Amino acid sequence: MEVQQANATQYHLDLEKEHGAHDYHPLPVVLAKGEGVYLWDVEGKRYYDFLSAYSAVNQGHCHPEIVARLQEQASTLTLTSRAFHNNRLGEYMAYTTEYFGFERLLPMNTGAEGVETAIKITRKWGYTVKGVPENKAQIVVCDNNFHGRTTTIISFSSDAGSKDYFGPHTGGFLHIPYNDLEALEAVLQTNKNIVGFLVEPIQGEAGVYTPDENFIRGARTLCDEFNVLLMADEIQTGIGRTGSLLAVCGNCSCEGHCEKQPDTYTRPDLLILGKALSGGTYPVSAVLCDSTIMDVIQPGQHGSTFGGNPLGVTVAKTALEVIRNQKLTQNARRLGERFRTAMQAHIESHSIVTLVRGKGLLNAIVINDSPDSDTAWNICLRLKDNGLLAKPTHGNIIRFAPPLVMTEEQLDDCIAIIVKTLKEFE
Ligand code: IF1
Repeated sequence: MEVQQANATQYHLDLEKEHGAHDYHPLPVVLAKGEGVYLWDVEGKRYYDFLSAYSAVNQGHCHPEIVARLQEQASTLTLTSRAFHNNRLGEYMAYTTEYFGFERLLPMNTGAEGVETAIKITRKWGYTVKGVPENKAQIVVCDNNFHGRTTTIISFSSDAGSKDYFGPHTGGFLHIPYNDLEALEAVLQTNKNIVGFLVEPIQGEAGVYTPDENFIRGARTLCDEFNVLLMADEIQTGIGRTGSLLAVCGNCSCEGHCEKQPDTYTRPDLLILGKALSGGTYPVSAVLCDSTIMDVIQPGQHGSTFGGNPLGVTVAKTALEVIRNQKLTQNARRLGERFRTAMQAHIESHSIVTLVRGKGLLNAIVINDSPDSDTAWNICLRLKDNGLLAKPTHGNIIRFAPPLVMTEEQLDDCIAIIVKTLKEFE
C-alpha cells in the first residue's frame, strides 16, 4: 500500500538502504508517476525530467500510444521464446531495418546485451570472413567509453570503479584516445588482427563529449581502408536524441534512415540500439547490420529468452512510429539550439558555469569548480527543490536530457528554473 504521509520519501529510502544492494547513489527523490516531460514524487511534488532515464524516455513518460499497444499486447501474448515464431517479430524486423537502412536485425533486451552481441558478430566475422587467426581478434575502443556493465564490457572500461576487483578481465581490446584519428590509423597500421572499432558517436558518460565533425567520418574511411567493421553504439545518442535520427546522421534531421543524405550520413557496419527503442517502457535492444555480416551467426550461436518477444517488439515498433509521427527528431534539434543559446547567454554574464555543449537535447554544462568538489551534486539537489531533475556525471558536469516531447514554453520554463538555481550558486 502506498504510504501517503509527509515522510513517504524517507520510508522508501530506508527500505532500499536496508534491503537493496548499494550499487547506486541516487538523488533523494522517490518517483511515483510520470507523464510526458513530468514526474511526480511520492509526496505529490511535480518535476520536469531532465534525464529521461538516461535518454530511454525520449518519447516522454507513459506515452499514450505506446502504453495502449503495450496493454493490448500484454493481454494477448507476451513471450514465446525463440523456440517458436511469433506473429509480431517479423513485422518489427521489417519495419526497423527499413527505418534505419540495414538488411538484418538481431533482437536483445538491454544495451549491454546489444554491445555484447555486436562484439560476438564482429569477432566471428573477423575469423570467418576477414581470415584473422582464431582467438587473435582485436577490437579497438576509446578511452573513457561507456558501453555497459557486463564482465567483458567492463574489461575495456577506463573507469577504475567499474573495473577494479572484477577481473580477470576479457582480452582482445585495444584503446585509443577518443576523437583521435591519428591514433586510430596508427593502431590499425600496427595490428593486422583488428576486426572492429567500437565507438560512441558522442561520449555520454564522459560528460557529453562531442567529437570533431570529421571524427566518425574519418573513422569510416580508415575502417574501409583496413577492412575493419565500424560498430556504432547509439544506445544513448540514437533515436532522435541528438536532433538527428542517429548521431551518425550528422546534420541531417530527416525522420527516416539517412542514405538520402550522403553528405552528412556516416553508415556504420553495425548499429547498436537500446534505451529509447522502447520509449523506456520495456527493455528492448538490437543490433542492425547487413547480411554479409549478420549471416556469420547460425542457429544456436546467439540469443536470449526474452529477445524478440512479442510484447517488447510491439512496444518498440510503436516507439519508433511515435518518433517519426510526432517529428521528435526535429523538435530535439530546435529545442537543443534554443537551450544552448540561453545557457550560453547566461555563461557570458555569470561564472558558476564555464561551458555548455551537446547536440540536440543531449547537453551538459561544466561547473566552475574542481572535478572532485560536490558543487554539481549540490546544484542538482537545488534543481530538485526548484522542480527539475538532473544528474551530475563525472568531473562536475551536469547532463541535461529532457524527453523530446517537450514544448518550447516548457523548455523556457525549465531554462528559467536552471538559471535561477545557478544564480543561487554565484
Ligand atoms: C546505469 C552512463 C548514460 C550507454 C551506452 C551501452 C549502455 C549505456 C552508450 C548500456 C548505458 C546508462 C546506464 C546507466 C547509466 C547510463 C549512462 F552515465 F553510465 F553513461 F546513459 F550516460 N552504451 N548507459 O550509455 O545499456 O545495459 O544499461 O541498457 O545506471 O548504469 P544498459
